Amino acid sequence: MLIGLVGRPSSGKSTFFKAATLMDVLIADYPFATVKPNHGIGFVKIKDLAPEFGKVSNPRDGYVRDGVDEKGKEVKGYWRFVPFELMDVAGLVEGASEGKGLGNEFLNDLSAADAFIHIVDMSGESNGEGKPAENYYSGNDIRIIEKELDLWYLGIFKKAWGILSRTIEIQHTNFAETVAKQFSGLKVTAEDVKQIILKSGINPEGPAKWSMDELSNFARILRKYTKPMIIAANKIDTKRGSENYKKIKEEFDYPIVACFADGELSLRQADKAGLIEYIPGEKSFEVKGQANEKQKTALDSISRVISEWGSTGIQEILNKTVFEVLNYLAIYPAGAKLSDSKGNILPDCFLMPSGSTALDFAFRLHTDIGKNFVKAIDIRTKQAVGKEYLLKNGDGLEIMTK
Ligand SMILES: Nc1nc2c(ncn2[C@@H]2O[C@H](COP(=O)(O)OP(=O)(O)OP(=O)(O)O)[C@@H](O)[C@H]2O)c(=O)[nH]1
Ligand SMILES: [Mg+2]
Repeated sequence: MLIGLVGRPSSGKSTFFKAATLMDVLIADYPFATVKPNHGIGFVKIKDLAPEFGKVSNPRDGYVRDGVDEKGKEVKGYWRFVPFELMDVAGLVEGASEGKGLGNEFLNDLSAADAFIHIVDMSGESNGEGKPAENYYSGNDIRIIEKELDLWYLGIFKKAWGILSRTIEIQHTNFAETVAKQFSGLKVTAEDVKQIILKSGINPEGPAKWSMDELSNFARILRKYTKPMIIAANKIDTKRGSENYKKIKEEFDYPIVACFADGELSLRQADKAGLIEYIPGEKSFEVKGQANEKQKTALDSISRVISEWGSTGIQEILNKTVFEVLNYLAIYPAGAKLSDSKGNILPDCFLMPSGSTALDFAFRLHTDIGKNFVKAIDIRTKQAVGKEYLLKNGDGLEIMTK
């Protein structure tokens, strides 16, 4: 799974990316700081399964942190952070499809993205090009980026449509399957195309005669469907932050989450340095080390913002994108003792698309495990389930093979 960060220059994409991955990337107060895409690992935060069995996991990838359960009890290894791939790209400006700014070619790196997090600047202090401004309305950025993403898709479609549509008509190939095959690089499936035809009322007959409007409409709907988007309303700490946030909440019906990327970055770095104890997504943190006056002032002001908003929003956005926008499920491969042959407790946790079955999970572990699947044991209930069993978020399954 790949999640892409998009947005206009200086909206805070690289800050969000650095906060989520702790990778050392360039953050700057001038536009087009990022030129080449940054790849990194972000994490979703879930309640780990091992504590239910009185154990603490040893993740191979990702990590666990202690936490407090619903009853207020301190639990070792309560939270588990499960990795997925995150990507930060250059800023996108109006007219990018005609080559403005850095153009939009770099978006092709995001073709394989399953979803986008659109980082939108709420400060009103810089405009659609990332240049200083006064009282700029953040909603403009949402419209501009939507338009440019649509033009990017349309550009890809236009290139292939002539030949593709004639092939469909002359060879009578299945519309959905042929389109999906051509655009598989954009993660378009035949099922996606079928759903879009159903929902939009687009007539798939005679695609070679489609007008440019019809093709644009199809490209736009497909873009929205195959690259679902969530909005990170960033720079919520600024003077006009909450005012702009309220306005865009009223105007747009995307999932929108208030976000303080810069604050999250400071907290994650301070936690790593041992100055504070901060668990991503929490409303507060604990000062452990000796902070100097400057650090204390900075931490105080971050603390005020996150206690007002409930958190910095970064973890909430990552979780929402994976579990609500994309509907993924976190599934643990587990034996009866929860450990692998080396004694590691629940070393793995996989993110699987919703609708996946026990058999899909077996194949995800290994082709041989899939091929030799007999049954799966739910490690909570100790009940056996068959290959058709639909996975539930947080399941721990032991796969029994021939
Ligand atoms: N006040 C405030 N400033 C922020 C926040 N997040 C990022 N910034 C600032 O916004 C500016 C731009 O940040 P970047 O992360 O480089 O922005 P970008 O979107 O990657 O920009 P390009 O790579 O040029 O497209 C920097 O000065 C950041 O410090 C935030 O939550 N609050
Ligand atoms: Mg950047």
